[in-house]
Amino acid sequence: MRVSSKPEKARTIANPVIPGFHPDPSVCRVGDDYYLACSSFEYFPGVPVFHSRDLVHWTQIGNALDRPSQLRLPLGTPSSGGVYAPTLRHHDGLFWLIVTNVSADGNLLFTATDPAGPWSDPVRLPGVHGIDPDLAWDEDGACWCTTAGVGQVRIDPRTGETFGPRRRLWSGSPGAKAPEAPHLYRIGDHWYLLIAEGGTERCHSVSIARGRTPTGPFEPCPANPILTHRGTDHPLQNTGHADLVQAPDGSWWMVLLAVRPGGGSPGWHVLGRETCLAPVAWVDGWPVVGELSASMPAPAWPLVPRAAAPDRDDFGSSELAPFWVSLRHRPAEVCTTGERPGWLTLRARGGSLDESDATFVGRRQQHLSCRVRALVDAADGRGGLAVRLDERHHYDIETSAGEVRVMARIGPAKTVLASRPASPGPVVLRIETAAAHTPDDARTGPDTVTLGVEEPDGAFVELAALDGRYLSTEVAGGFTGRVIGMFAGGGSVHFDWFAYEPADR
Ligand code: 6LW
Repeated sequence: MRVSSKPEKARTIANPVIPGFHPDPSVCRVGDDYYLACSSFEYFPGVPVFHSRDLVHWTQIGNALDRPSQLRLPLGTPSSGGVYAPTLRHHDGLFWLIVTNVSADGNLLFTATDPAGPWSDPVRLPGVHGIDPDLAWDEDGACWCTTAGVGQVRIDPRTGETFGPRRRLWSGSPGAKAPEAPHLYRIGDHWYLLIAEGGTERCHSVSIARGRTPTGPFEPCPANPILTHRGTDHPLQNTGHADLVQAPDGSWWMVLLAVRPGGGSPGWHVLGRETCLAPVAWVDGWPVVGELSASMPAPAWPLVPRAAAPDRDDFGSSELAPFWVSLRHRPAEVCTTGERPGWLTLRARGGSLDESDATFVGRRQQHLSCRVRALVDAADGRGGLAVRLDERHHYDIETSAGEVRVMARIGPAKTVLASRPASPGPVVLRIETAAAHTPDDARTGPDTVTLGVEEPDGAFVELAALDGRYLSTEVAGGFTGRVIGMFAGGGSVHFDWFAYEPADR
């Protein structure tokens, strides 16, 4: 761990450590550097990769799957299909990443010398069945691939060949559904098999078993689940899908996913499943998870704050920053900075955001309350800003032909909620989300999403204020969270800048 000369102020950290839709975190450490990868589903590029020096502050350094030879998301790929649950490891001088593309190619393995990329083309694993693949190497160099269920097969990670049938290892705690997210580690004299169970909703939990060999037999921890927030009023819920890492000082840490439900009953989470951090102690050869909260004691070492993703993009570079994602196609196939220097132009491929080939380029909403603004020129088409959960759940504000209108798609219903004439030329569109405070009414939604336009003097003209619950995972279903961004519903739409302004940083 690098020692900073600056005295430290805060000795608490905020969870989630990577806010917004960043589920299924997998972490590894090389020297003083930690790397972490997450699921990405129907979005392109896939598998965001982060770097940290302190486990608390993370910077996105790239996306592992950033070209079509690595990531196929055919048009039929449903939202919450695509890329699930990576495992990221460092072994033998290389970074190894294994993921499942549930919509196209099954389990795939990639390598890189630099986790920022480029990553290799995939090695296919047709003999590895099941989602949530893990990689572990034993003392003899054999590579074990363990998947949800929980089962295991030996593989040659360089060729994708499998040896022998898949063997069932453990089905988790009696009665618990969905044993998944396995990670296998050699720690001391044992092999530990960490899993998630109970489903990725409110009953999500983390359990562990141990054995003398990587193939078992495995003895469950008597204290299972070693982590769950089910049945509590903890602000972080659905805790599960964890991975372990040891710091250079010998301490152990867990990264995991959790959600932050808002509003009344039953609670709605809108930012997807987010990456959190918790300390781990070892007692009698079993891990004990320490405090996991929205504000919790910091690790013992100096914190190394990092630059967060910039709040504003002026589209001055031909390369898009790594946090921008599009739907099913590479961003380069739907947008360019080459048409008007200093502007991003989106070219509509399909029609509206209701369709699977919608033209949408966005970034994850990472704060419960935030404001997004953009200067939009729709002289050559129709488009604007949208908050998207999936094809059936999005709020849009668009401009074309001298008009601005707000639309909502909620399940099977779609309606234009408001419109107003727009003066010729570019217009600043704005979307704000404001988290609800303690509700007086149990039916209060998690937040309010307000859509409108800015007058030339900056005054905000609100066109519609909508309950945010309809853009929550509890309503829409699936595994993702909100993404806010730009869309083109017809022709070409130009964006001079896009600002994402957190209100609750
Ligand atoms: C993932 C599974 C899960 O494959 O959700 O939370 C699935 N856990 O392990 C999709 O993220």
